[in-house]
Amino acid sequence: MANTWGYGAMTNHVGDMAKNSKMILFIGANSAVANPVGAMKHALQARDRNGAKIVVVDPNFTRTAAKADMYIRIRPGTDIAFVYGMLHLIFKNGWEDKELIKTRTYAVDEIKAEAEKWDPKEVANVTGCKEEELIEFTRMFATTKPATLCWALGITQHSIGSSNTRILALLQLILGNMGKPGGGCNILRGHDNVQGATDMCNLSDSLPAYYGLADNAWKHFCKGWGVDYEQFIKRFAVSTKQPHEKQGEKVPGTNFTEYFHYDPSIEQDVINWRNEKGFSLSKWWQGVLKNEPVLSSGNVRVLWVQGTGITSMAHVRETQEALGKIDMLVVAEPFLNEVAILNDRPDGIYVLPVATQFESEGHLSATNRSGQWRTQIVKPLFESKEDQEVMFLFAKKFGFYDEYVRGMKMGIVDGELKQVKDDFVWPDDATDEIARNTQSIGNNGRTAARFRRQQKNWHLFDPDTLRGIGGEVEGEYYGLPWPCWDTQHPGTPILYDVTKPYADGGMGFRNRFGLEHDGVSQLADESITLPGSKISGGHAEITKANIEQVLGITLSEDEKTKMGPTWSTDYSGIIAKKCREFGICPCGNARARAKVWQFADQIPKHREPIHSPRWDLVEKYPTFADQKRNFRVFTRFISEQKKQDWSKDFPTIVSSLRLVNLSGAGMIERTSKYLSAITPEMFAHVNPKLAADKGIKDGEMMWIHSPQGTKIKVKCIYSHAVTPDRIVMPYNFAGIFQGEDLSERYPEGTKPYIRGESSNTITNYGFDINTQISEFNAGLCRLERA
Ligand SMILES: Nc1nc2c(c(=O)[nH]1)N[C@H]1C(S)=C(S)[C@@H](COP(=O)(O)OP(=O)(O)OC[C@H]3O[C@@H](n4cnc5c(=O)[nH]c(N)nc54)[C@H](O)[C@@H]3O)O[C@H]1N2
Ligand SMILES: Nc1nc2c(c(=O)[nH]1)N[C@H]1C(S)=C(S)[C@@H](COP(=O)(O)OP(=O)(O)OC[C@H]3O[C@@H](n4cnc5c(=O)[nH]c(N)nc54)[C@H](O)[C@@H]3O)O[C@H]1N2
Ligand SMILES: [Mo]
Repeated sequence: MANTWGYGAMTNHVGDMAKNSKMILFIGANSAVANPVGAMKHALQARDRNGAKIVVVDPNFTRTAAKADMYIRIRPGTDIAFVYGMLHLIFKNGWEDKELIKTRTYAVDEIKAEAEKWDPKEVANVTGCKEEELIEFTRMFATTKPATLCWALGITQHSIGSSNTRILALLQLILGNMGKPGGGCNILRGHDNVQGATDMCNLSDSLPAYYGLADNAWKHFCKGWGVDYEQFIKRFAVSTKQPHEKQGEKVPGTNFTEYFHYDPSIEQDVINWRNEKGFSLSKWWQGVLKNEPVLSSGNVRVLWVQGTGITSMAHVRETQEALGKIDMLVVAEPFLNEVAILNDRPDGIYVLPVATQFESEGHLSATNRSGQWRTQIVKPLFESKEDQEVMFLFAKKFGFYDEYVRGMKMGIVDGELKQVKDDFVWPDDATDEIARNTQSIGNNGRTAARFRRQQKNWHLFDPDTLRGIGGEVEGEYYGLPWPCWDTQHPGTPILYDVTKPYADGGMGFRNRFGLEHDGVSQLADESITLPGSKISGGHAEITKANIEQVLGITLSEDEKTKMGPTWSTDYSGIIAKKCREFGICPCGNARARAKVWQFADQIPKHREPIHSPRWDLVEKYPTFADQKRNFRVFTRFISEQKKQDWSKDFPTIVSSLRLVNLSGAGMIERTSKYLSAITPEMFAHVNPKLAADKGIKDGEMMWIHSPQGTKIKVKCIYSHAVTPDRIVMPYNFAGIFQGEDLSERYPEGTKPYIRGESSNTITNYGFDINTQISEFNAGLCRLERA
């Protein structure tokens, strides 16, 4: 499992920021500390080269803020209010890009109507920023072009995280910064290959490359994998009754029943489990504990952990409890993952030694959608095996190895997909399989041969433009950033740029949501045409059904037989070839929609955190209705928020952040003596005034209590980076649980140099309505001297 917590892909790239941006906003990103620290270096370069202004909007004064031209402090979880405040002033002063809104967007008027409600006074009341700061900053940001913004986890890790990401993209759209050099949304992804993991969708709610969970998607992949669809789907159960939900049933030991209304509209007679979302990493334990309603065909009995720390996930207590109840825990890891010592299990734990990145080879995708080949430095040491080897052995044991690897033996011959070899070459054939099967993001041109060739020619790329300047990579962009429509395409360094021809990485907005909505065309205006394109104005995504009409061509019978139903499910390459001839992108040339009609909030709306420090605002900006079923589980929203005024007992806001010397759950770095020495103990930053009120001295130990009744014991470090209403702490520790030192449980030789409480033991209840990301950043707590 890899983590894919970022939400959205980076539209531009850091070289572009350094070369072209005149204004850079870091909002919910601390890039002076959190990798890729290169993003911060490029921002500082932009200041040196273009006189770019750097502004930080963050609840806490960070090291990034220390380097900024302007810093604005807001209350955690109020970014939507802040951005609507900006939009209020933008529309009032006519700073919006009227032409782009008219020709390339849909429903921006609804954003404008919402923005009208957010005058500076209300923004200051909700966010805690000063009115003058908002006004000064908005003028600066809206009138300096091009402007870019960078966000990371301070934006996504909230119960309204997905709305947060949408409002920021909308801001850039409305200001006309989208699709422009120096503009866009530079969404900074965390681990290496987070973008690649997202593209491969190591998640339970979609098939790879955003194809969704639906029969058409299964059919597409079965074809690509060379397996029979009808046989394949038999591996998934089909239930004829909703197993665990009963009308109005009281749930023992919880208080939410009074808010729990059975919703007959989602009753199903038949459940095809292949098309049901699985459990999420955030709430898999609910499938074991079943303390709230769960939709499942049985109990979760095995947890297989491969590439995530688990103590890095919220609700460590529930995790620990669930670990004690499952039949088996498998940890496939280069290090001893602390999930293995968190629980009391006498047996049923298997630790499989896995090789590190240095012992494996293949391609990864960086934060800007660029791929890169990584070479094996040494063969796997001792008895460890590469990740894919572990999976291959698993597949052999369970009898599906042939089907598992067949996709790598496939190829396209004369427009037809078939098995072309008896054995595969790792990792090249895996890379080519991915390129072949994931047309939805324009991966067809991202082959192993091209990545390998680029690796040999690193010296020939311009870091500002990513352009290959000569030799055999001339004209290609570094890493073939997707979409890279075919093996002649150079890649797309900046998304949605309509000033470039198709063959040079130009593209409009995608036509993903139909041709019209509420009677309004979703296609771009007549004036929006890629240079050199034979089709003028907006056009639909290309399908077998519309290709003749959109391109004005007649297909031969042979082409008709070979062509797949849509551009993203066509293995023949014919749709891509025709689009190249006409100079258009197969995904269409459409309008960016400001509203998502399938979402609970069609346009982003401010909603108070589940545990809000402002009870007075909960009435005005309540959270969502409880979610009956998402990722198989019941999720409390309003029932939890309104259960009581949480701020009375838990008056202090708590959020988490990263340390430069530790990463993720921290096991890797905490086994390094020197990295450990930098932060020998788990701590929280506390404003001296708050600490004094609680009678806690600098350097003393304190308890932090959560609304769920959990607690952690950590060191109090005085800091003026935080205001007296809030504290902040790192999340990279484990090995101590609610005051209990688990040191004895590490098998011999595996104990890391430093151990500490995981901040996630007290991370508050709360999950994003769409993604299920935990509310890591806007919870409440109470401090007590230990
Ligand atoms: N409170 C709080 N919690 C958070 C966050 C926060 O901001 N605050 N951030 C969240 C975010 S964004 C993320 S991404 C997660 C990160 O948290 P984790 O996903 O736990 O990240 P890592 O600690 O990097 O875990 C990776 C694990 O994979 C192992 N590993 C490394 N290389 C390989 C390999 O090649 N193969 C295999 N099989 N294993 C390998 C490492 O030893 C390590 O145990 O934490 C989340 N949790
Ligand atoms: N050294 C190091 N580098 C890392 C990691 C690591 O563990 N260590 N982890 C990697 C991973 S997995 C990721 S995802 C990235 C994450 O990279 P970042 O998101 O840049 O890392 P954080 O330290 O979580 O920074 C989030 C910032 O958001 C702020 N914030 C919290 N709540 C809010 C809010 O409501 N609004 C706003 N505007 N800001 C808020 C916090 O105060 C903090 O400054 O870092 C990656 N790089
Ligand atoms: Mo992350």
